[in-house]
Amino acid sequence: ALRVSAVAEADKTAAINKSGTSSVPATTKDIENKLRYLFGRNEVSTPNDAYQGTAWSVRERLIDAFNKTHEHWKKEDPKFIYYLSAEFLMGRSLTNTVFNLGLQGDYATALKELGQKMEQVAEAERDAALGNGGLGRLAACFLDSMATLDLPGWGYGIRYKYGMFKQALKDGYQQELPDIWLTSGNPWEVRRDDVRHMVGFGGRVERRREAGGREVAVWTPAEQVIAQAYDNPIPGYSTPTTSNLRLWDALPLSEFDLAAFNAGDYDRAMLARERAEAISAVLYPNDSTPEGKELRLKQQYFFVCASLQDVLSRFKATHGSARWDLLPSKAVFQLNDTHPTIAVAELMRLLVDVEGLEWDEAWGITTKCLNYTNHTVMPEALEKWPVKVMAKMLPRHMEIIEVINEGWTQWLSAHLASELPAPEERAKRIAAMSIIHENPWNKEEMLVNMAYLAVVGSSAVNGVAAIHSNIVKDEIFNDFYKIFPSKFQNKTNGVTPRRWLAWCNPELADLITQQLGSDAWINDTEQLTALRTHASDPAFQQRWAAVKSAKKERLAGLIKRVWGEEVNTAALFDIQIKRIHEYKRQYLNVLSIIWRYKQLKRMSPQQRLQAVPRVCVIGGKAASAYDMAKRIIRLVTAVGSVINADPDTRDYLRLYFLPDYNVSLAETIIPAAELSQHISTAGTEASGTSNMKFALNGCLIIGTWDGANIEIAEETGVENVFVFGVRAEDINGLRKERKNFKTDPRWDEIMRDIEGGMFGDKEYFKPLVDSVNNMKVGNDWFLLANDFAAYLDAQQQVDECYRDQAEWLRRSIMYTAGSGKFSSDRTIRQYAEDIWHVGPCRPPPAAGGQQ
Ligand code: OX2
Repeated sequence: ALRVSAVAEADKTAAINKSGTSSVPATTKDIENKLRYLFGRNEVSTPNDAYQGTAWSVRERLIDAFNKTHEHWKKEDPKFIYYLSAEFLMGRSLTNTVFNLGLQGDYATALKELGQKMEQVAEAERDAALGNGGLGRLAACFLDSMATLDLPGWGYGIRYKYGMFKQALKDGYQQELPDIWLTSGNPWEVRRDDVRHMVGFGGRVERRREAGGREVAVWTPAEQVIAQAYDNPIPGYSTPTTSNLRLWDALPLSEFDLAAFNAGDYDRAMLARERAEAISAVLYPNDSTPEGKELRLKQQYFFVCASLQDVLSRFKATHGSARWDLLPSKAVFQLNDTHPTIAVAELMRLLVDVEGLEWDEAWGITTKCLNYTNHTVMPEALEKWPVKVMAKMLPRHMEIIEVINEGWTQWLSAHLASELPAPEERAKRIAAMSIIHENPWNKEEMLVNMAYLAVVGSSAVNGVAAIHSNIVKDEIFNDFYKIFPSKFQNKTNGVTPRRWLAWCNPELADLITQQLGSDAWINDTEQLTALRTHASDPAFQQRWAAVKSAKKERLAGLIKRVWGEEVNTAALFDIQIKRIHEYKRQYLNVLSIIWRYKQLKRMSPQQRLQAVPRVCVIGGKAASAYDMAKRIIRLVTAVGSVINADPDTRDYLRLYFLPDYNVSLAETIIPAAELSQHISTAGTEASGTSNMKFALNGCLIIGTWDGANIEIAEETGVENVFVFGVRAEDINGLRKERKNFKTDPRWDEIMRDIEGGMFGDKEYFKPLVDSVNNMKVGNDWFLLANDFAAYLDAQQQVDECYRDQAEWLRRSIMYTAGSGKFSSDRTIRQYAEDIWHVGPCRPPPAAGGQQ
């Protein structure tokens, strides 16, 4: 079956099932029936009606595939991967499900008969935004690849009632609104009333002696909640495999305190419910920085405890409770950053306290089953919980962590005896590697270092791009690396080519399929390299350019809807979309836009005719408590309103902030981008994954020598990338020399402009200006001033290249051709081989099915 065909193409392939009869009338009827009997509506009159009817109809096909897969896996009992993550940024499901299941023909035609268009219908769906950014979206791409590769594996996380906040602009400032995404029901989940686990918090721990004389710890929690399972089927592409994302909802133990209600105490009657529901109520809106709140630790323990119980109970049902030695050959857990690392202590508790294993045996099993991925080098983002908080909320886990740490430090002491014979030296090293240590800012307080707990408790530790994994080994965990070199690995991130090219850019996908003669590249992206031989072919370049133009038109339409302004679609579309963060340096981008504007102003109208017109787009959310990031957003909108209104320059330069950046918006923006910006201070962006999505869609990159930019440049040809700025190895030295740094005169001029009120809001922008000046007190931590001149030069090169459209298009094609490595299928294969040791287990094809 032709899978990539654009929706319009679909009619041709649609409608004919295996027996040669049309299945469209049945599909149309099914959509109508779903709407009629689930929603009481007799007519499909709006895209939203059509969405509801279609989604609930597709759901049945999805559940059939899900059930077949799980029947097969149950019978085969393969080793399973469990991906534990506090975030899964799934986005919309309809298009992905229909296309992954190969049902696009049927549904596109059925919808057409109902007077609807698939594309518009898909837009009626709300994003499942259960994540912040790259970390959560990576988890979603991984699920797609695991299912596509037939790997038995589930995701486990939290079913947040409110996901990532919705961002609005009010007078150019960010406003946060709740994301109420579940109000009209969720066709993509199945509530499992038979799958519930109890999760406890607080209370006390007592010792009891068992009949055999063994002393056991008995934890009596002060508070208990129910974890209720919801399954979200994950369809693989071009395979009958449909796996699962199991998300937990927190419910109170008792529905309602009737006694309190009857006594007239209405508030107390509701209290337990509110306390329990608070656990799965909201996603913490922080990216790369932890929120040191008790509720956050509660969320982490809640989903880890429920997930581990769930896995162990299935294991027991199959293997009984006497063969825990088999667990590592049946289950492997991947800890997505430090958020689920309490799993180390929880697995020990379940094995020792509940299942009655000896400590050493349990420790052997635990460390074999767990693996940890680090996603950031920001020291402030490595989670540390005060011992006091941990002891209060999870008293038994605190004891277990103490015992682990005792064993660990004793082992270390013996291990380091010959390397560090002097006792003080040795003690210093041990203190530096201890899981429990002093808070350097407050000597009174002891902290549990969750990253160290994860490193000690795991078989493998990995970073997410080559440069990042080196920093993990040489800096963050260097002491550990020296002792366990083989524990440390690199697994360069990837993105699913289904969502991020085939489904979001069907026009480009069709062109590639035609050129390569088959759509096999969709699950074998290495085949894209064959495009290299066509990169300079003028005829192919023209078709390539036509697709980009169509996508630019679409983005222009979106800008028009948001800002009410027309943009020149012949201009260079220059995009930076990602969370707003000082290290990602959106601020640097704005400074260069200001400089461009000033240059244009100085030109005569005649000279301006020579300029390369640009439409700059910036999008991204600032964490609600991240003051500096919010000021950066305001600077973008303020500069935008000056530039966009200036009749001298508006034909040559525009700047728009697109609010509420999310997965769906990315699916519209990325195919339209010609230049994308990935300009983090070298050594700060662990990997980046949007850089891969842009490259896949033939978008050129201006970027620093950081994260996965480096590997993208290697695959695409460094000469095709606009690389600038200082290198990671020089950063520490430069930071030390801050005091003597002399800023560029152009920089000084722009700073005076902002301070002087050229964009209004003088007072509000002052902290922004200060943050990158006054180097004497160590400001400008992210070295914007150091990279400024090189960045302007690189921007100049961009303009020059864009003037030569044949060269620009050649590079564009080279980016797509060089993207083969960045499929999450490759990443997942590497995890499966090097870390998980899990192989595929494919269910038989469905009778009469498409696969
Ligand atoms: C992000 C990293 O910042 C980004 O560089 C990386 O591509 C992504 O994770 C996926 O690996 N929170 N978000 C991240 O790390 C943390 C912590």
